[in-house]
Amino acid sequence: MRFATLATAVTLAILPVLGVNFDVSVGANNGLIFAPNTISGAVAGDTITFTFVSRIHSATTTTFVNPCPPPLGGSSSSPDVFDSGFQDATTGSQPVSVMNITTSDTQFISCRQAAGAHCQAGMLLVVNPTAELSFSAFAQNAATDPLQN
Ligand SMILES: *[C@@H]1O[C@H](CO)[C@@H](O)[C@H](O)[C@H]1NC(C)=O
Ligand SMILES: [Cu+2]
Repeated sequence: MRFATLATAVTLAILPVLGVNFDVSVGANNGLIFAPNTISGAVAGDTITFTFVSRIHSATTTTFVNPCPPPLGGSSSSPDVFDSGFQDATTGSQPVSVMNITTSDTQFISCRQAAGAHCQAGMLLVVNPTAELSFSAFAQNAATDPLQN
C-alpha cells in the first residue's frame, strides 16, 4: 500500500500540466461554418483541434474589425498567429490542424478560402467572446469586409 501511494505521488509529480482541448468541426454538414462557432473559457496551454470535414477551408487568426481576408492579426495583446493553411477534405481524408492557445484574450478566426468569401458568408469562430466582441458583431464586420483580390 505504501509503495502504491508513493508510486502514485511520483507519477502525478512528473505529469505535465495538461490544457483543455476544444474540438471544432470545419465545414460541418458541407456548410461554410465552424461548429461550434464560439469557444469560451480557453486559457494559455489549451488547444483547439480543427477537423476539416468538407470542401477546402482554412482556420486563420484574424481581427475583429477586418475579418476578411484574414490579416493573421492574432489578438491585440498576443503576437501569436495561427494559420492551418488550406486543408482539403474532398479526397476522402479529414485533415486535422491543432492551434495552441497562448492567451485568455478574445481571439478571432475565419476561413480565408475564395478570397475571403467564406468569411463574408459567416465562416467564423470567436474564442472567448465578450458582450462587445460577440460572434454576431464579428459576423456583421465580416459581411461588409471587402474581398481580397
Ligand atoms: C503547439 O505546441 C506544441 C507543443 O509545444 C508544439 O509542438 C507545436 O509545434 C505547436 N503548434 C503550433 C501550430 O505552434
Ligand atoms: Cu472555408
